[in-house]
Amino acid sequence: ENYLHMKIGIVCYPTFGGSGVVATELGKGLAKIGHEVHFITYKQPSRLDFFSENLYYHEVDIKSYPLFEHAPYELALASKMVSVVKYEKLDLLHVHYAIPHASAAYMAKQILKTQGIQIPVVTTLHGTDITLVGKDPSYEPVVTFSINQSDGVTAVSEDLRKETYGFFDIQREIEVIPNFIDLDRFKRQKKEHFKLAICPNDEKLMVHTSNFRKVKRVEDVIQVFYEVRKEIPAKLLLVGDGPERDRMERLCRELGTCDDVRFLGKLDAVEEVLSVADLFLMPSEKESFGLAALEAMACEVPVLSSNAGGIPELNVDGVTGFVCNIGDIQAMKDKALFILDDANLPTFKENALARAKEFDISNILPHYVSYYQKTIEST
Ligand code: GMT
Repeated sequence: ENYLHMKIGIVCYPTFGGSGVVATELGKGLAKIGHEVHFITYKQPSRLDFFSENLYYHEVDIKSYPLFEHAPYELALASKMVSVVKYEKLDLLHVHYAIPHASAAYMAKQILKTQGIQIPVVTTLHGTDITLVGKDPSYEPVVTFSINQSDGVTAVSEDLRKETYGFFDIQREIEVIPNFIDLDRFKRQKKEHFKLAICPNDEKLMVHTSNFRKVKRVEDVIQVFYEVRKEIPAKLLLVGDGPERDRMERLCRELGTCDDVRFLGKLDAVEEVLSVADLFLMPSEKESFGLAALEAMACEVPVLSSNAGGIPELNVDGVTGFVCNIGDIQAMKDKALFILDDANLPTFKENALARAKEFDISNILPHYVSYYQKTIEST
């Protein structure tokens, strides 16, 4: 086996959201060091819009038929996996997010076996596939089964690994490989004109980015900002969109903070906003890793977070920011004011960047490469 040039199939969700971003960036990183990467999904992944000699994209076409109220995506995906593995001669399939990718991979593997083809499958657990959706009785048996049937399983944090063992009957080792970031892309850029437009009187700038789902507790972001704003001049930028956005806009109107809060909606170049930020807020109810916080840290932005899930493994309390109990607005307000104090802010910014460097893609990618090797060898 030539481990310097592996052929890897990556299956992921192509939409906004951490698991798809991590999968795409992983594939790009693998391609850069000479591996051949085949993405298999239903839509062009959002950060894969350029040409590279080692990257391929195979679209799953989901045929509709009047009989189907919901077209069976897993079957179309499994069939596509079979053909890509077979004709592109893949060495390994790496599926991100258990549902339904791990079970579709199991089916593809069984089909290929009948044709005399062995394909090792690695499943990476990202969070909600375990903590929210996977636990639901409507999916649990399939999730348990397909994790146990994978040839390798990784989780993006120690906490997620523990949760998975705690809830599911898992018979195999789960390896923790944390998420990563490309520090060449995520770095503080000079955007003074932008800062001046948002904070004309040199106000402190707080930022939150998310998909505005309930687990993100965006109302805590707004409440903390409201409290901080009573004490110091400050502005808040909210990036992203989702089911909670309307309710959050209403809350701002009720609190009378509309002049100081801006909803930017979905944005590709979040690093531009992060480049002018002084504090990033992540008060989530659940969070297996917190990729958005890592993106902020890479742009030298300290993080004020909750203690949910794997966040404390990333955000070092008192060093790169602070970690508070979920929903503790008072503590969050005090800590925010402490970080934003000019006597403390530069140190927090420096520490945030130093911590982000530990998660640079160049440090994490080798873990995946050797995990692939180990999995191929033991299959
Ligand atoms: O958090 C989301 O809403 C998106 C979700 C996903 O599946 O894309 O993110 C999960 O995976 C990310 C990448 O591994 C992690 O950084 C997030 O913490 C995790 N979200 C949750 O656990 C809620």
